[in-house]
Amino acid sequence: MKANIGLIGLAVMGQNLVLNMNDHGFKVAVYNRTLRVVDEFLAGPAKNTQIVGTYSLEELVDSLESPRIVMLMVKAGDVVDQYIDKLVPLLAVGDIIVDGGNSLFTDTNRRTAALKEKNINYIGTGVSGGEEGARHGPSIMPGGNKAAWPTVKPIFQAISAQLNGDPCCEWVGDNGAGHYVKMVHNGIEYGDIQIICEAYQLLSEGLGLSADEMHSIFAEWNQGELRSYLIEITVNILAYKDEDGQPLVDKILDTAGQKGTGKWTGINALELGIPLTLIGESVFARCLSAQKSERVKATQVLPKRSKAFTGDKQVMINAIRDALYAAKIISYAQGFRLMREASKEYNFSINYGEIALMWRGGCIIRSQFLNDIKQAYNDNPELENLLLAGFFVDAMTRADEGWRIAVILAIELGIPTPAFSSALAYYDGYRTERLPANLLQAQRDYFGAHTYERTDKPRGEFFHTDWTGHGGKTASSTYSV
Ligand code: NBP
Repeated sequence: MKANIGLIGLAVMGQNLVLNMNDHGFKVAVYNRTLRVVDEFLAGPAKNTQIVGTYSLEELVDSLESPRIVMLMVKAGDVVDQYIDKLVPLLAVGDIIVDGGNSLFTDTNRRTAALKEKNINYIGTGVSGGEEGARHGPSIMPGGNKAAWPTVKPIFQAISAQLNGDPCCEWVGDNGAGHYVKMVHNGIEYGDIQIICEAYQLLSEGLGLSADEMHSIFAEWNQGELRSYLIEITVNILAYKDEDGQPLVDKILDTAGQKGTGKWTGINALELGIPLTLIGESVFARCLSAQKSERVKATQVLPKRSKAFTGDKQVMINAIRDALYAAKIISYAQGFRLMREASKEYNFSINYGEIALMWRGGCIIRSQFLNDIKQAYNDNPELENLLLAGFFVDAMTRADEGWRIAVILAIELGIPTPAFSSALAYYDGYRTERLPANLLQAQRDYFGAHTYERTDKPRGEFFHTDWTGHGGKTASSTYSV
């Protein structure tokens, strides 16, 4: 019997996805550049399964039923192109290549188009949930050439996480849409992590709470509207003791790593001109944390604020919870707003409600809150911004006061909360009818004859003023970059 699917790349994600597929009754053929890994896998985790090892791409392709599905779970970048180049001569019209790695969506746009020319159907899919998700049910976000979807769908929907009987896997959209949505998912993950860390620092540095006390607070928060996987693991991390009985978290060096998907999300937001401040600040917060030795030097030069918290701790704990919830809403509102723009710009035809559904299970950002987002898009699929949906208007109104109190505390004590604070600035900016961009436009016209529109004239009519009396009458061209 031929295999249902072939998978290349037996590192942590590949191995676990293969075992997951095997559990669901699919026969999988596997290949890996370092052939020893194939043998080790067959003799180890894949022992007593129907998984088939292969030792060349020809053997892998020959072992597959038609139309063939070959899935890549390898390092993103050139490696994917190299495998595609080697696979194409071995494949037939209508065969399918799936890239399940964290590829840049523009690469997936390019690969989908190039393979369409060769009558090979390409899918670029986000796979989220790490090792555990891959093994027992990830969130899977496929996009690309939709002609391939009916063939791949039964496998992907069977192995994905399931929530109330719904698979956390649905067609995301055309071309690089799957990888785009995975990129934004990762950006949102950066944001969720950062705001939890800011709450943690306000509780520990600001209110002087111990890891055990914070464990209880986060555990309580995890029972309500903040209920999520990332809060849940924070609860467990805070309870974890080192060999000497002290909290392990206190001994971990405060320099954060990153692999680039948060940065890509920020870069794309800048390119599309969409404010994505919370995710941007989250990436920069990791960058600042990495400048450890410079920060240590700075503490010896720059005076520290010496104010201590004196108020009611429980009131402040509630305020910090409100700040966390409000900032989270802002982050998702910004992320979904970005996807809306991208869908237009790159012809992705993204279905936002389906994305919220896919993220509810299996992935790192899974949370109760995604049900509310799904509901908002069910009610209005054309929603411009989540902040305009009734549920979120109420939620923001309730959290507003506490959020400000928490940010004021941070400012007073000199505790950095870049995500909480910038999210608040975005919120206040978003609901301000008249921003100071009138003065900004005047300045641009003053120094560069860039022109401005007037409040007392129709939109689209541009004016230039000779502000100094000795400028020219010629205006600069009006265009956006
Ligand atoms: P890695 O990202 O570490 O990739 C390892 C695989 O790539 C191995 O099979 C390795 O083969 C192969 N490979 C490399 Br590295 N360089 C190669 C080359 N020049 N030619 C051929 N093969 C090469 O593995 P992973 O962490 O399992 O991730 C796989 C993909 O899934 C990545 O794109 C990753 O970003 C994405 N992803 C990872 C996670 C996660 O939690 N780890 C989650 C979601 C998505 P070898 O054995 O011969 O070195």
